[in-house]
Order: sequence, then C-alpha cells, then structure tokens
Amino acid sequence: MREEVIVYIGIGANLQGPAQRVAGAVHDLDNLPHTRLEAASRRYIGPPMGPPDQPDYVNAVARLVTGLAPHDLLSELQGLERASGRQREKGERWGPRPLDLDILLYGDHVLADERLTVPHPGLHLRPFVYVPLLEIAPAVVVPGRGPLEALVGDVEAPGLTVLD
Ligand code: A4P
Ligand code: MG
Repeated sequence: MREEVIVYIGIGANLQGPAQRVAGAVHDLDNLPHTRLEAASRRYIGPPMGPPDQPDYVNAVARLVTGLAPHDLLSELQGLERASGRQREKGERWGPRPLDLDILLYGDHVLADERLTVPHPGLHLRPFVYVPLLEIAPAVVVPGRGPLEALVGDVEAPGLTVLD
C-alpha cells in the first residue's frame, strides 16, 4: 500500500438539511477505503459566498489519514457528492448544493492539473474554510505559502456562527 498522508477536507452544504448532511459526510469520510478520520471541526453556519439568492451554508473541516492517491481520493469525494444527489448545473459556479467536498491540503504536496489543484487556491481567503481548519490544525502550514495563521492575519469571521 501507499504511504499514508494527512489530508484536510473542506465540507460544505446548503440544501436538504445541510447541518445533518455535514455530520453525515464526516461519518462517510471515515468509511472511505484506506482512510480514517482523525479530527473534525465544529460545524459553522454563514451567508453564501457568490450568488446571494441561496440558503446559508453549513461548513466544517475534517482531518483524515489516507493511503489513497490524490486523484483517487478526489474520485471518492465526488462519489459521495453524487450520492448526496448533487446535480451540477452547466455553467453555474458557486451555486447551491447538498454537499461539496474539497481537498484543502494533501500532505505537503503541491499539484495542479485539469482535475485537481492542491493546496486549494481559496484556502486562506475564505473564512468558512480557514476558521474550521485552524480550529483543528492551528499550526498547519500551507506548502509553498507558509503558516496558515500568518496568511489570514487576525482571524475575523464575519457572519460565521458555530452550530453545535
Ligand atoms: N477541483 C480542483 N481542485 C480541487 C480540489 N482541491 N478539491 C475540481 C476538489 N475539487 C477540485 O468543483 C469543480 C471542479 O473542481 C471539480 O470537478 C474538481 O475536479 P465543484 O465542487 O463543482 O465547484 P464549483 O461549484 O463548480 O466551483 P468552485 O469555485 O469550486 O466552488 P467552491 O469553491 O466549491 O464553492 N459559501 C459559503 N459560506 N460556504 C461554502 O461552502 N461554497 C461555494 C462553492 C460557494 N459559496 C459558499 C460555499
Ligand atoms: Mg467543490
């Protein structure tokens, strides 16, 4: 088997019982092949980034240890998104979804191809990503960029509220 790597997954949902869906996704991530859950943040609720005419989002971040290669992990995440009933609207960006799973960090790997960009480019710009990530990994380093805490400065999270 491959070497095991620590990965961070961003979880988001804003349709069809999003708080329960995020909790369910954490459970499903623990059950992926060659993968185990190490930690999960609390769930946060906040206004949508992007088109405002959609419900608030529930977000969380999970830390996993996995033996899956990056693209195999992405395929597994997309399988979970499909199982949640997510329909991708052609041409729509940042639209509503019952479940969105992003690979934020894959060990200290840096990769960019047509399917996968790691570290996730929006990582340090989106409070709904970096607040839950810093909660479970306060000293995490973004490869090529440095400590996340320094990248985001004083963490102010307008509109983000802890759910549980
Ligand atoms: N892809 C490339 N890199 C990655 C990666 N590191 N992890 C590719 C996951 N996928 C990656 O994804 C489009 C493609 O990105 C995938 O096919 C994969 O090969 P998508 O999930 O369909 O995303 P999208 O909606 O088309 O656009 P985008 O910019 O990826 O949307 P996001 O970033 O997923 O944002 N507001 C709040 N408060 N909370 C949210 O969670 N989320 C979104 C969606 C908008 N507003 C939000 C939130
Ligand atoms: Mg996504």
